Amino acid sequence: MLAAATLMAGMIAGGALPFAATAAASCSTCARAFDGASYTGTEKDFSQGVGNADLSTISFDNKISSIEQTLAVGHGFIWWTDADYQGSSFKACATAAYPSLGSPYNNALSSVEATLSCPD
Ligand SMILES: [Ca+2]
Repeated sequence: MLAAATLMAGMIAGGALPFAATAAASCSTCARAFDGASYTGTEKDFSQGVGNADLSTISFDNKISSIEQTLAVGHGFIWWTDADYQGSSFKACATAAYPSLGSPYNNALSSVEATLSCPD
């Protein structure tokens, strides 16, 4: 419990990914998205270079509340609030960590687009 709390504090303070084995270990060269904040709850992995134009097809639209991403340098994902890469979006390049998505993204992401325009 202490170790997990320490890791969480480190992520929030520095944005670094934890490498210790927790209930929500990072996947390799992918993005791992979670229904819950702080990398909890149901999770789905998105492989580097492979987007998903409609997260409802995997029953994961309007759910994502936290994201851990470990892509190679130059790779990224654009996270969209609507299907087919529409709506509001943010781009996450290479390694990134979002323990608690804010408005308008929390519980609203509906598609994820793989991109090579990183950094832009
Ligand atoms: Ca959620």
